Amino acid sequence: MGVKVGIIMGSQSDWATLREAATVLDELGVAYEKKIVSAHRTPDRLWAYGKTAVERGLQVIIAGAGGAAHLPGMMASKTRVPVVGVPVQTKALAGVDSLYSIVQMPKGFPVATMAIGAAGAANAGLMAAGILALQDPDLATRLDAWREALSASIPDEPQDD
Ligand code: RP5
Repeated sequence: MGVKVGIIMGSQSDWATLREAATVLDELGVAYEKKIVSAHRTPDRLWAYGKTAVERGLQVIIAGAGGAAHLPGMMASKTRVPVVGVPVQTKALAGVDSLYSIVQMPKGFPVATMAIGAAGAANAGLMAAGILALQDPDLATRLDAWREALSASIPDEPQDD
């Protein structure tokens, strides 16, 4: 059985954002694959990826795209593997276009849509880890520790610059 998490993105230019998801998964010791799969530029690649996702053992797909961001929704239409969508922040419309393209899925084909940009990508990694942790006690322990460390890093009071 291969990796359980797939990180897919519409373009090389999305990697700067989706890397945040990969970094979190690295910190948590979760293996993943990363692929460029564009709904518009490589539709056959999208179809093949979705068609084989279950048999390849993927359990979560993190899908990020910007602008007319159809990749997450189309992937959700092609596989029952849960899709976590990341709206990439665009220059023209600040990522609101990406968010709207991903979030308003029709009943029957959900995409768990994160926030726009880097925070959304990091949270996508955490969402994927949380899903896998339901069946993986060691990962659950690591995720609990990661969350506790984050909480412990927050100071009680604000500091002057
Ligand atoms: C989308 O178009 C991609 O997901 C990317 O966010 C955006 C721009 O792509 P590039 O022109 O930078 O390749 O399909």
